Amino acid sequence: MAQPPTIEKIEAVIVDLPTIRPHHLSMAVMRQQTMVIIRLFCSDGVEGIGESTTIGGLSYGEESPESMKLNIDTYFSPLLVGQEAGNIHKVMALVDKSIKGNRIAKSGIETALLDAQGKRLGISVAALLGGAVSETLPVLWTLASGNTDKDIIEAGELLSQGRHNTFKLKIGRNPPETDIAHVIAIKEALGSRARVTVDVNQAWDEATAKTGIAKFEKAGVDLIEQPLVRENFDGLARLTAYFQVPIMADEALQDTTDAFKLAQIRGGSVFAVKIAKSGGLYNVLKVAAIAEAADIGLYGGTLLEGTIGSVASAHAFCTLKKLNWGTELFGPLLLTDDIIKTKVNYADNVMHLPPGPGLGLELDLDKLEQYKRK
Ligand code: MUC
Ligand code: MG
Repeated sequence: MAQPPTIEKIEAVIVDLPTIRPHHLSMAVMRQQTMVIIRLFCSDGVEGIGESTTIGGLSYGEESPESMKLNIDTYFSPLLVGQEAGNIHKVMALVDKSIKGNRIAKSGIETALLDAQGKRLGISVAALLGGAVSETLPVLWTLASGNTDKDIIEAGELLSQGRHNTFKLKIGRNPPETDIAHVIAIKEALGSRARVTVDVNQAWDEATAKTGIAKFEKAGVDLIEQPLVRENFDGLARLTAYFQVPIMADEALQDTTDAFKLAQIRGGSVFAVKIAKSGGLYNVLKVAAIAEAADIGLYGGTLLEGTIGSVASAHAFCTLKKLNWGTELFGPLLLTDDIIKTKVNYADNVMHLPPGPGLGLELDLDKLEQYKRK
């Protein structure tokens, strides 16, 4: 019997791509997105690609692009070279045994393994995971230009193009009164033409959240995301019980342990699931299973990854029976250019899963060279 293919080499490349406009979040203003692109070369000539991306350096989480590259080069790579490339569970068990935390880096590595295995078998990553329930996923757009009027114009343009019909507003940078007025002005301007959700990114204390959410509920906002600091699970549960408008756990929910605790106390009636937060595609589906068992709604989230991370997320999310709150996998559209040749089709408020084996994506090596951090 032929020897099973092994991992020969792992390359982690830091790529900086400009955004189409500044993106204002409570913890950072992004003018570019930095991604760690992973190239995993196997002994049978197959290459898998993955992406490890966070937001705003160290302002969103405990991994930065620079720490991810360093840890992949120093710890992941020596551990994985020589391991059987097609046994993803075995490789990831070895990773988990030897490397604590580092979930975003783990997600990129697992994505590259799944891409390679899909290409090897001639099937998509979604097929490897059991099959896509749907080939398309609803995708919202985030309004975060930092200016209310500009956001209203941007939303109007996207509505008339038919590209998105749901908008997430990022707040938490300004005093609460300013942010509340901003949300109400946008909701009033868009009226029944669009659904509006609000992400506070942990910026409010519980009392401020109570006042603010009451106003959002009255204005017709559809969903409130992570108003409180990540650690305040009980506060999230209290807000969920108090309001009719659904409250979504984002930063509070990383892995299955968080999911289990939050589900037990009902910290959120919706969970924002992300492959990067959970440490990969298999883990995100475990988090989703906990939500499903607890009858908690699901929302396919992003860490504003580029095409590789967004499409990897899409392959996992499209295997879910129910994704009641759609997704926010718009990351590639926020960037001025791409290091992937394949154009993902975004139209009619949905994204299409690219066809083809693995992730269905082809790296553009010239662009990778152009945008690679020197
Ligand atoms: C987050 O906290 O949800 C998602 C969209 C966006 O603009 O930022 C992200 C992160
Ligand atoms: Mg969020």
